[in-house]
Amino acid sequence: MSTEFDTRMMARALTLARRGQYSAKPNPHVGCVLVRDGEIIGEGYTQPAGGNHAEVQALQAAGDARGATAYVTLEPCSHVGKTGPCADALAAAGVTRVVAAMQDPNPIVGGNGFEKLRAAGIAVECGLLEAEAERVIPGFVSRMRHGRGRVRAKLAMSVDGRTAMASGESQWITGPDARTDVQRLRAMSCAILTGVGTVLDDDCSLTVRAEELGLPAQEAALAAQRQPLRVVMDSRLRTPADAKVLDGSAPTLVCHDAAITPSPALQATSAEWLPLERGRQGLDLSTMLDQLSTRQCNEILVESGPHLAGAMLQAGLLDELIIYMAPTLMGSNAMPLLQLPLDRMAQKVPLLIEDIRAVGRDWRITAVPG
Ligand code: AOF
Ligand code: ZN
Repeated sequence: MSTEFDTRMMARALTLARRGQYSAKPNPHVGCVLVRDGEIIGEGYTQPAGGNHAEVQALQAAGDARGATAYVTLEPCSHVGKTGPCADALAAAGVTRVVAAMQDPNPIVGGNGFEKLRAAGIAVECGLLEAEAERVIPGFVSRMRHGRGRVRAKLAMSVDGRTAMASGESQWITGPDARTDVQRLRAMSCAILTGVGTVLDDDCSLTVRAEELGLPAQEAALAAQRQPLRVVMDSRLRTPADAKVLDGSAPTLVCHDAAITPSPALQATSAEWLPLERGRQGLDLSTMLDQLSTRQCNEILVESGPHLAGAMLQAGLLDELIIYMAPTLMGSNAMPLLQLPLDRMAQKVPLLIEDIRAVGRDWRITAVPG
């Protein structure tokens, strides 16, 4: 049975886990607290991919962890991947009790970590603050359970629900705080998805910029170190070879109609080209998301115009909408939030608003299709 003290220690482990939210991907960011005689003797969180897992960090910090309890936000791993099995490391260090928030949904671990610990005579408990732990790594959980990462669309609109002028001009609707917030959303994501229309209108770079994250310098540098994959939906290959998304400052994947071949100028860039089948609604979005899953994309951020975001919503491929609402009116000639050609009230799309908060002078609304 877990006590109030156990809950406090797990809450601490979850706070530590969040420190890896910008840098651990595609690994899930995990936190670990080692406690002996009611005292914290070591803490750790997942290091950038290839680096130590949370448990090893905590064990190194503790030095001597004999007789300790380990609080971990995810089941300790049982496999040899980029690092050794954490379950073995905990056992070798003489830890006597492990309290985990959740089982690892990764099938190569999935319960085996607990088995290893029990076989070593360690008392194991699982399920403390489980829902909270799942919410810390929603993309990883979704990819492991459903074979698809979590897809989040970021939209910026005026109070009258407009996102760009008819000309396509849209910079800037929101203020600097909202743009910092978006930089953090990018940093959390493994991929940023956009359409060629946005590339042509904005010549966006879709990168994470350390100096714009509003984080301590070291954390910001780590967050920007591994840039998310830029994904451009460009069926007719209209992206100019000198577009910023093709500048090599981050990896880029361009999805295009399989019937068209990229020109030599495009092929000379560092981008990767992914031919997709074209359906009535445009390129096959579902196959594109499957491709991102095989590339270990946990969280996918859609930063596009109303067409791609609308198509994703209509195809049931959006898990979450993050809408920044600026205190301004853009008028009736401007473009709508999403391209959703609906006619009857029966067609309206219900949303569940999960959170609404001020970000500088703008408002951020987090909603899920209901
Ligand atoms: C842990 N502690 O802090 C994390 C774990 O490629 P590797 O070797 O780094 O292994 C990645 C897998 O390990 C990942 O898919 C997930 O199942 C688990 N993550 N496990 O014991 C950690 N980040
Ligand atoms: Zn591990």
